[in-house]
Amino acid sequence: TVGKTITCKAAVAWESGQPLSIEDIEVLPPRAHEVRVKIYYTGVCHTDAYTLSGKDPEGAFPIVLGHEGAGIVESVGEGVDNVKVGDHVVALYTPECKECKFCKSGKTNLCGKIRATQGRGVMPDGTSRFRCKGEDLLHFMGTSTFSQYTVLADISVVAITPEAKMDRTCLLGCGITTGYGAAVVTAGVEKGSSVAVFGAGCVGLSVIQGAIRCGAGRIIVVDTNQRKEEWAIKFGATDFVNPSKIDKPIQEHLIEMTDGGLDYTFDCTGVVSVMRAALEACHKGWGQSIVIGVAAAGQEISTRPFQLVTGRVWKGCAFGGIKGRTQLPALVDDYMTGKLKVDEFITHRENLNNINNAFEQMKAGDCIRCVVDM
Ligand code: NAD
Ligand code: AHE
Ligand code: ZN
Repeated sequence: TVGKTITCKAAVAWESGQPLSIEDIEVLPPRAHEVRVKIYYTGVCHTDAYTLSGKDPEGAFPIVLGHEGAGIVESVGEGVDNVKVGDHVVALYTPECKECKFCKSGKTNLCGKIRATQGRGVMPDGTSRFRCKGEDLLHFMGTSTFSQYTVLADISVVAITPEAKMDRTCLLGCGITTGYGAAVVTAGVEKGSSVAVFGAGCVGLSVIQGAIRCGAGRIIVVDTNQRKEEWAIKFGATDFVNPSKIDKPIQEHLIEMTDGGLDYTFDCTGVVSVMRAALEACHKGWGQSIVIGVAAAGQEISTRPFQLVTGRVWKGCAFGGIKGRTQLPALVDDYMTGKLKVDEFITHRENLNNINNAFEQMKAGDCIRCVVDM
C-alpha cells in the first residue's frame, strides 16, 4: 500500500542552544523496511538536551530530537514483517537487525546495520522523511520521537503488549532500560557485591534497581545534589554521599567506607572527572567501572595505567547492553508484574506545546523524568 504524507505537529530544533519550536511538519510515508509510528508519549532524556546544546559532535540542525518514545504503528513499508499496523511499539535508538557482525557476535547489543546513516540524521537510504517550510529536517538517533508521527527503520522498533500504558513504556526506550541493563547485563552484578552509583538521575536510579535485582549488598549513591538523597534511599540505596560535603577526593572516601573499594561502580553523570573517580573507587584486583554518561565533544578520560595493571576494569555501554527486539518485551512484562519500577520515575508531565518546560525542569534538578503527551 502506498501511504500518504501526514501533516502533524513536531518540536523542531532549528539551531543549537535555542528552544524547540512547535511546527506543522510533513511526514512522508515509510519506504521499504520502514515503519511510520504515531507517537503518543515521549520522555525527555539528558541526551536530548546535550545534543540541543551543540556539544554533540554528531549533532546537526535542523533536527527533530527525541529518542524515548512509545506509539502505535500507523503504516509500514514494503518488506516489513516484524511489526504490523496497530502494534504498540517502543522506539529503539539501538536497533537490532539480528544479521550483522555485531548482532551475531553474542558480545554486544550495538548493531552495525544502520549506524552510519543514523549518525548522519537520515534514513538508511540516505534521505529524510521530514519536511518543514520547504526544508528537510534531520532525524535523531533513528527515532525522532518529538513528532506526532515519525518514521523509523523496521529494526528500530519492537512490539510490546498493548496492555502496558504508553506513558510508562516510553521510558523503557532509554533511561530506565539503560541503568537497569548496565547493572544486570553489562556489569553482571553478583549477589552480595558492593556497588557505587555516581549520579542519581533516571539512569542512576535504575542502576540501583538493577543492582537490587541482582542481589547486591551495599549500594552507595554519590550525587552533588543533596536533594537526591531521598530519591536514592527510596529506590533502595543503602548509603548516600554528597562529594561536596567531604574534605577528600570521593574515591578515597569510598575506599575507606568499603575496606578497599567497590566491586562495581557506574558513572551516570557524563562528567569525565567523575568517571575517573568511579574507576579509582573500584577494588584492586577485580573492581569494574561502567561508563554510561555521555561527555561533550573534546572531553577525554584519564587515570594512571597502574589502576588497570592492578586489576580494575573500565568499560561502558549504550542502552544498558540490552538488545531491544530480543529483550525489551520481557522488561515490559517485568513492569506489568511489578518487578520493574517505572511509574516512580515520572515527576513531571507536559503537553507537546510546552515541551521546552521539560528542558527547564531537567536543569532545575528536581526532575527525574518528564513525560510529554504528544
Ligand atoms: P540526569 O541529569 O537526570 O542525572 C545526572 C545526575 O548526576 C544528577 O542527579 C546530578 O545532580 C548528578 N551529578 C552531576 N554532576 C555530578 C558530580 N560531579 N558528582 C556526582 N553527581 C553529579 O541525567 P540522566 O538522564 O540520568 O542521564 C545521565 C547520563 O547518562 C547523561 O550523561 C546522559 O546523557 C547519559 N545517558 C547515557 C545512555 C547510554 O546509553 N550510555 C543512556 C541514557 C543517558
Ligand atoms: N553522538 C555522541 C554520542 C552519544 C552517545 O553515546 N549516545 C549513546 C546513547 S545516549 C542515550 O541517551 C549511544 O547509543 N551510543 C552508542 C552509539 O552508537 O551512538 C558523540 O559523542 O558522538
Ligand atoms: Zn537517552
